[in-house]
Amino acid sequence: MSTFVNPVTDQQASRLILRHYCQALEKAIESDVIIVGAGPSGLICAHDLAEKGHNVTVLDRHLVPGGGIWGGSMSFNYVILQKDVESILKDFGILFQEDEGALVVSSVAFASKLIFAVASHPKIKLFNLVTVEDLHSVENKVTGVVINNSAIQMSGLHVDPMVLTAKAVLDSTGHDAVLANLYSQRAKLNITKQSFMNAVQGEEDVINNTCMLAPGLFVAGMAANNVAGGARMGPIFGGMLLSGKKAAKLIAEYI
Ligand code: 48F
Repeated sequence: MSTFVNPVTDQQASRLILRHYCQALEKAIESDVIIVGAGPSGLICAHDLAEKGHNVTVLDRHLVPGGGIWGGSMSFNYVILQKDVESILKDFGILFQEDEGALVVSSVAFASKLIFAVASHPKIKLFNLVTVEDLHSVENKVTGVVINNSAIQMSGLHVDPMVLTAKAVLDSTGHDAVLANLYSQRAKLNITKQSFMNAVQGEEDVINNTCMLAPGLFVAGMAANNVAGGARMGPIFGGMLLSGKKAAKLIAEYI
């Protein structure tokens, strides 16, 4: 007597995964917005745009999305946020403690709640293990990205990529500012390296530097400070959330 009334066969599992992944990927070939980098700024931006009704594709090259949130500060797994963003934490059901006028949050809870909200949103397709290696452009507008499987990309095998298109693309790839750097290889774009660490300044800079870099190409989060020379900052995350929200507003106005 077996426990399962409806056992799943190996063939079924393979078939279902293949079918549903391919269906999701096919839908992502043409979406409203592509977000590259599922760190805090990209995740918030994706969620805000999806809540406004846009179809959003989120790509991250790592196995686990969440970017720099997980490790807190030097692996001590808490992050700190300004009281000003308390309502965002409440929106996502993220628990916090108030101490010294700041908000203290488990980095693991913070990352997983944001990822869960994005991964389970009906307007969002989230793909991990996908690396963006170039930009797609038509008539001087950024119109999509060139992607490859991260394992293929890391192994250096010569395997042709695929293209996903969208009305707007966000570079939220963190310190590397991957898309901004790819764009600047082909067209004029002033990229100044991020400045020395100064969290108070950096938190302001990251919001101010969130912008449209070129037609169809937006930048948010640490990538924005890398492009514009803003200050480096550490485990304080209010600026990242507000940068993601600003990017969502700018993108919604553009598309
Ligand atoms: O670095 P990251 O967390 O981006 P962020 O939103 O947040 C920065 C903070 O985590 C932290 C900080 C706090 O004050 O300074 O650093 O700016 O996440 C960037 C994500 O982009 C992915 C990478 O795996 C990470 O999850 N990524 C980077 N390059 C690519 C990429 C690429 N070429 N293709 C796809 N994903």
